[in-house]
Amino acid sequence: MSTMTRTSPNIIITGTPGVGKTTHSETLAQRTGLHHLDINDVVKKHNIDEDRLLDCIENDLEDGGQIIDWHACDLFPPRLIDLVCVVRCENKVLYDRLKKRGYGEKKLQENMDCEIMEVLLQEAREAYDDEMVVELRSESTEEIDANVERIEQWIKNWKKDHGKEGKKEVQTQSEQDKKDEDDPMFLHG
Ligand code: DAT
Repeated sequence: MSTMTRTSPNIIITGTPGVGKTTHSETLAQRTGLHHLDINDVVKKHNIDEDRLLDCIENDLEDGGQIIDWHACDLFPPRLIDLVCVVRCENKVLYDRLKKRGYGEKKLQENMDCEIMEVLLQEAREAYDDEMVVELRSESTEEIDANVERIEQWIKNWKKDHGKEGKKEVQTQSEQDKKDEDDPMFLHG
């Protein structure tokens, strides 16, 4: 078994095309210094398919500090992932964005179905622990700011928890409960 050595977290930003993955990833990278790993670029640059994708980026993921921007997420091994953000967008807004991109009717409908059926959210929940998966709405620019701020805070807490050596400190249950309340990603039911 490999020991976790990363001192900065790996975060997946996923969702249907057009929801705002790249916008979030770029803003987050600027604000935190983490690296925006645009998987579309990796696939194009190395001219590879999904099977070989992981070989190409595994070292980067081992090092940590990657913001993984892609419309799929279950390919990345859970041991290398710390947070999964599923970006969501309301139907009409998404339709207008994809139309603006010049998508044809078939591609447009496929992507709309993908969002309506919550395909990426399900994929994320199946592949990763529930507490690692968060949904973020992205219809307005204010929401981008709020989401990025929330992730930034989560990164700060992650770094505090994982210390310089990348080791998770041992916590008592009450410390853990308190952490959860302070955690910006903690979902209050
Ligand atoms: P994706 O990377 O998921 O395909 P994107 O980041 O390229 O999506 O965004 C698609 C378009 O929508 C782009 O013109 C920016 C815009 N957009 C995304 N999220 C937005 C938001 N929350 N408010 C306003 N515009 C947004």
